[in-house]
Amino acid sequence: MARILSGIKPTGRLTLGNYIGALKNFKNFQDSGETFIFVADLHALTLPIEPEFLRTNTRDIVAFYLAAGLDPEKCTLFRQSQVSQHAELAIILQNYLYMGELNRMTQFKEKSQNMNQNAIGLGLFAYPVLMAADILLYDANIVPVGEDQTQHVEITRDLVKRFNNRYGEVLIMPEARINKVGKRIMSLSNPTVKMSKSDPKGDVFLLDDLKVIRKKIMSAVTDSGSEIIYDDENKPGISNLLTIYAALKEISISDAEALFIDARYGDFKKAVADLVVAELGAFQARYYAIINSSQVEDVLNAGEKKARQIAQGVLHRVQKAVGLL
Ligand code: ATP
Ligand code: LTN
Repeated sequence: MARILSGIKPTGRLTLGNYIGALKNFKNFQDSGETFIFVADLHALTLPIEPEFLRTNTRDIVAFYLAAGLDPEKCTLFRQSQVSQHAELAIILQNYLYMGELNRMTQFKEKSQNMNQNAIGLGLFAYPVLMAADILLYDANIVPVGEDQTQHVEITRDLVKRFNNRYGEVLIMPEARINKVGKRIMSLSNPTVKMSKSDPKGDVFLLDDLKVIRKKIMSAVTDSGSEIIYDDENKPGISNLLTIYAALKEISISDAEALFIDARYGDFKKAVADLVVAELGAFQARYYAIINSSQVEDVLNAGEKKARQIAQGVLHRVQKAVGLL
């Protein structure tokens, strides 16, 4: 049976990119295998963050998971920090990833480039070590993520090869699972850069007022010409909107193109706005019902208990393999 694992960092307001690239997919996995979805709260500490902001975001992400259709009966939900085996495994695994390869990670380079080079935290540098521990601790073989996280799954695979070469078949080889449509949603105001919660220009936030969401989509940058076709080099704006439409409808890009073959840009944008507003409207209603109840705490209590059990078994196996037990 497949083991599926993924997580999101509670570092800020989630965007439509997070929703399409990660959140929305998670529920499709919970029926195909044993699914573990967590809040990467330890990873949130790799860049400065206010304690109260971290606390609120963490609770929000759990509510988002539930609002996106994750069912705690089918899938284990937990906070990374509350399953101490993540930290314990990371301490062991840090010896099998090398500084040269960590230094080449795109995310590290992007996040550290504008920082004072003398004040870059070790945690930011070692981010992939903890992420490898997250994945390997549950023997996960499938890791659903957006495109920007594939490099981290690749380095985890390198670690598994290296470790198993040395100690035998101890760790399970994971594989990234990327959406066909919507692996990289772009900013609405600059469709050549990723929609990102740390660069909020042109973002649709999941909890934005629905009127604001509609306005942001109606004023999305489009391209010259009038055809609604996918061409991410020459028509990045239209291609991004087509991707958003197709991903939310769960249809292919060519099926989406066919629907708008005779449409004008304005009509097309209105159709995209209607769809996003309907989807996020329903999502928000579920979120507000959950966040105002004790459901988040109840789900975490049960999830963390189960996660600790599984994680302890794997940690034990690794400790034995390397000679700690
Ligand atoms: P930051 O910008 O702070 O690094 P982020 O918005 O990239 O954050 P993460 O917590 O790193 O958010 O991502 C959560 C998940 O959402 C990951 O699987 C990531 O690949 C996915 N994701 C993030 N942005 C997008 C996007 N624009 N399109 C598709 N998937 C995305
Ligand atoms: N790095 C990821 C969050 C994350 C994750 C993981 C995803 C931490 N550990 C393990 C999948 C599997 C991100 O930024 N979204």
